[in-house]
This record gives sequence, structure tokens and C-alpha cells, in this order.
Amino acid sequence: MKERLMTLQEEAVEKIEQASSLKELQDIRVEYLGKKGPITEVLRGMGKLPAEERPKMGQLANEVREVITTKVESKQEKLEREELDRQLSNETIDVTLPGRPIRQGNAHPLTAVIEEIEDLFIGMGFSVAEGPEVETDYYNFEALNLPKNHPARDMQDSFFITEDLLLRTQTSPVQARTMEKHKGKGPVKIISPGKVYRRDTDDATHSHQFMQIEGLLVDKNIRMSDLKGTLTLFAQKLFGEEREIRLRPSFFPFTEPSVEVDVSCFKCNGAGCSICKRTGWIEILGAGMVHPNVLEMAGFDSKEYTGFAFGMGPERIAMLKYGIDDIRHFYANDLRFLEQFKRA
Ligand code: 2U9
Repeated sequence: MKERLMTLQEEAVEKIEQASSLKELQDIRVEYLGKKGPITEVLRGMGKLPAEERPKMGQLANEVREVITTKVESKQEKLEREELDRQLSNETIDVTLPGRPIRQGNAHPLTAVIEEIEDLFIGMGFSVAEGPEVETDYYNFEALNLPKNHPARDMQDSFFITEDLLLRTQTSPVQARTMEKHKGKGPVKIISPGKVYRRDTDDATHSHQFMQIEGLLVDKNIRMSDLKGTLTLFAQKLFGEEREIRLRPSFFPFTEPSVEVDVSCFKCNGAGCSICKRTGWIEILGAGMVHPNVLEMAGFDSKEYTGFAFGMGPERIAMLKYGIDDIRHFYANDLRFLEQFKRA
């Protein structure tokens, strides 16, 4: 029986050393140390032995079990460590490897220009006001000194939803609504960016839906020079410190006097080029002193309060700034066009 035990031990130890997986090792453990295992068998056979031999044989059997158990456990540890190393090596991330490029989006060029312009006027103390795109005839026209059947309405042919509701043709109704909320008390100092709609045939310079940013400042003793100063600062911040502006007489029903505002060409510095059509000046916006009728209709005493207003098209400014020749690019969602405006 002693030889049997020693053979078992060598055999088991051999197998344990050969074992190459935890599963295999587990099977060896069960095979040798299990209830039905040979050592258990030997121990069961102890009864047949002479009494004086049993303790020694029992001790030997336990020693063999101990040896095999220790071998199994140390082999287990070794296999588990190897398994872990394998996993780690499989899972090691080579941090020097370039990551999967996360496609960085960028602001739509119109959003970029509108935010830049907003920041300029917020910097001058204006706040941003917004309002409904579906407007009433009153706020879109009447409140802006465009009574029913006024011919100037045709200049802003619109998408009417009902007799009295339309898609706004400019963001001016936002200013009219804001003035009313002030209950005749100044100052009102706002810019109102947003989408506007005109029943126009889309071509390279016209779109049925486009953006506008209008501005309004109403307070006591506001003069044309305040308008000129504000717009000069705006033009210099947007197009360059050395820029100048020029005011040309114009007409809008909601301002009197009204002006078109040009900026000195930022391409040729006024010498004349294709951008400024050889004039040295580029028209960027319209403006004027708020018409007294508009002040009165909004609840302001036009003898006490005066104001200036202006309006611009961000598409036009973006086309000038980026040299874009067709307004439809802004709405076509063509990534080849949009990806050109990745901010550095
Ligand atoms: C109120 C009073 C006056 C807003 C103004 C303009 C001049 C102007 C054009 C710019 C580009 C329209 O989209 S565009 O073609 N707008 O030239 N807008 S003064 O005047 C107002 C607005 C609100 C209560």
C-alpha cells in the first residue's frame, strides 16, 4: 500500500506539472483528492491492514494528500497568474496608439457669425430678445408704421397662415413687443436675431427663409450720432479696427431719417476690387431713427423719447467674410461646404 501511495503521489505530481489549464487541474484534483479518488480508496482499505500499521499508513496517506493538495494549489496560482498575464497582455491598450478620431463638429457658419455679432452688441450693453416666428399682422406691419394696404407691404411679400397670422418678414415685431412691455419707460436696448420669411424665389442672393439681426435703442435724447458711433464700433470690431462706415440716405417706413450703411472694403481697403465692385464700400446694413409713430404705437411719448434701430442679414455678412457666392449653401447641409468652417 505504501508503494501504491508513493506511485499515486508521483503520478499526481507529474500530471499536475503537465496541467496546462485550470480545468485540467481541477479534473486532476477531483481525480486524486475527490471522494471517489485513489487516496480515499486507500484509506478505505486501511481496515485490511494490521492494526499496528494503520497509523503509519494513515499518516502517509494524509501526507500524500497534503503533497498533492499543495502541488495543486501552487499550480492553480501559477495558471491563474498566467491567465491574468494573458488577459492583461490581450487587453493592454497601447496608449501611444492614435485614438479613433472623434469627428469634431463645428458651428454652422451662420451661427458663428450671429454669435460673433451678438457678443459685440452684448459687449455694448445690448441684451438679446427673441419672439415668435408666427406673427400677427399687427406686430409685423401695423406696429412698424405699415398700415393695412400700405404699398411697402408688397416689398415684404409674406407667407400668410390666416388673414391675421403670417410668418414674420423681419424680427422688428420682437422690438415692438419688447417696447410695449416697457410701458413707455426707457431705456430699451436690445438686439433680436432670428429666422424671417419672405415669399421669394430662391437664387444665389435670395432665400425664402433667412436670418436677420435687428437692434433697437430707445431712451431720452438718443441722436443720429449715437447710431453712427454704435455702428462704427460694430463695423470695426467685425471687419477690422481700420474700417470706416458711410451713411447714405434711404427709406424705411419704421425709421425717419433712414440710412443704408456701408463699410470701407476690407479686401482693398477702399481702393476698389471685385468684392466692393470697384466702389471701395460694401453695404452691410440699414438703420435709422425710430419713427415717432412707431414709438407712440408702442406706448412711448415720442416728444420725450427718441431711438435708433438697425437691421442686417447675417448671411450677407458671412458671404462677405468667407467669400461665399451662393446663399443656398447655408441651407443645403452639404458637409463639404460646412466642414470648411472648422474653428482652428
Ligand atoms: C422697430 C423700429 C425700427 C429695423 C431696421 C433696417 C433698417 C434694415 C434690412 C437689413 C437686411 C432688412 O434683412 S434685410 O434685408 N433691415 O435695413 N431694419 S431699420 O428698424 C426698426 C425695427 C423695429 C420697433
